[in-house]
Amino acid sequence: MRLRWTVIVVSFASVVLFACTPDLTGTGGPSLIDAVSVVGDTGTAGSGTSPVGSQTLPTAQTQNAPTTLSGSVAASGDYRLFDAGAGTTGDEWIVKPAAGSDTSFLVVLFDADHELLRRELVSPRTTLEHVVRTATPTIYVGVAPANGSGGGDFSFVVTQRAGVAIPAPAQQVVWLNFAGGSDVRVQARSGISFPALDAAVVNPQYAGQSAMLKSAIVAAMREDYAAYNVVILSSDEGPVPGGPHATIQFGGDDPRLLGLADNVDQYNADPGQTAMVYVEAFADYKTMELSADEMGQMIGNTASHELGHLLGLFHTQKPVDIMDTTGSAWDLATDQSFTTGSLEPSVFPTGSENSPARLAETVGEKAGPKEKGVTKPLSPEMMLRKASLRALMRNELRSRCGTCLDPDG
Ligand SMILES: [Ca+2]
Ligand SMILES: [Ca+2]
Ligand SMILES: [Zn+2]
Repeated sequence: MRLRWTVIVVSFASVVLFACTPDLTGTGGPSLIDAVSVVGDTGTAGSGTSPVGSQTLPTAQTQNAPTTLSGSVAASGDYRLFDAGAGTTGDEWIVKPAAGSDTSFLVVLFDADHELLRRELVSPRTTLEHVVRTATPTIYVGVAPANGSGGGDFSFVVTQRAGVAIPAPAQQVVWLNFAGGSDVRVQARSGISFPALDAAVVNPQYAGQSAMLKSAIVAAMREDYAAYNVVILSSDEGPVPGGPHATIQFGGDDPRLLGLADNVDQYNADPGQTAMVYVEAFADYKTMELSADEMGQMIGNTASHELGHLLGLFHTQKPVDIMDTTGSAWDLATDQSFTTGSLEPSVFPTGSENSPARLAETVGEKAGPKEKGVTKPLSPEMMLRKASLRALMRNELRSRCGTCLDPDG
C-alpha cells in the first residue's frame, strides 16, 4: 500500500518519521536468549541488557527439540530478540503459541544482519513457518506487540527441522493493464470500474501525452526489475498473458491511497494476484509541474512498489528505496530502486528489508550481465521547482501544520 499525501504534509513527515530508526547492533550472545528493548521510555521489565531467560534454542545439534520462548512486550515500539543459533540452508523454523496463549503478537525471523526473512502475526490459529534459503550464522526470532495491541506476556514453541526442500525461485510474469477495467477487486474492497488510461485525468496539461506517460511507467518498472526474473508486459503491446501472471491495474481514484496490492505475499506463494495504481489520485501533484515523463516515473515507482508487495516485500523507511513510505512526493517523483532499508516500524520496530536478496530468492536473478539500477537525482529543473514550491508553501504551512502532521489522519 502506498499512502497518498499532499505535497505539504510530506516535507514534515520525512523529518518526523526518520527520527525513530532503532539500532540493535551489539545485541545478543551466540546462543543465550537475549531481550532487547529499544524504546527508552517504555520502562518495560527486562529491558536493557538483562536476559529474560537462559534457554537455548535448538541448534544444528539439537534439531527437532521444541523450545519454549517466553517474555513480555509492552507498548508499541517494544520488542524482544532471541538469538536462535545458526540457520542452515534447508532448515525449517516453526513458531507457534504455547498452549494457553490467546494473544496475537508480531513474530519475525531475522538473519545475522537483522534482515527480515519472515514475518507473521502469530495467534492461536496461525503459526510462522519458514525454510531458510541462504545459510546465515545466526537466526534471530523477534517478538513485538501486534499493531494496535498493548502486548503482554508471550510464550511460543519454536521447532527446527533440517533437510526441508528449498522452494526454487520462479519467474513472475506481470501484466500492466492500461486498457480499463470492470469490477476490479483488490483485497476485500468492492469492485471498481475505470476507463482506459488517459493522461489528461492526471493533469489536463498531459492531454495527448498518454503514450508518453505509459511508456515512462513501463520503462521505470522494467528498470527496477531488470536484475530479476520478472517479465513485464503491457496491454499496449499484446493480449493478456495465457499463463499465471500478476496484474497491475492503472485507473480509478481513492481518497487516501496511491496504490494497493492484494497482500504482502511472502516469497510469492501466489503468482496470480492483483494490485491497483489509482492514477487519478496523482492529480494531487499538479503543483509539482512535472512533465508527463517525470509523472510516468512517479506512477512507475508506485507500480513497482505494489508489485514488490505481491512478491513479498514489506515497507521501509528509506526515500531512495522503492518500498519506502516515509519520503516526500519529490522522492516519489525521483528514480527509486530496490535497496536494503530499515523496516517501517509497523512492520517491526527494528531490522531491515533486503529487497534485492529477497527478490533473488523469490523470483531469481536474471542470467547474463547485471543491469544495475542507478538512481538518478532530480533534474536541475525539478530542483528549481521544488525550491520555489517550498518557498511558496512556507506561509501556508504556518496556518495548516496543526492538521497536516498526521498523514494517516
Ligand atoms: Ca504473489
Ligand atoms: Ca528505478
Ligand atoms: Zn505499500
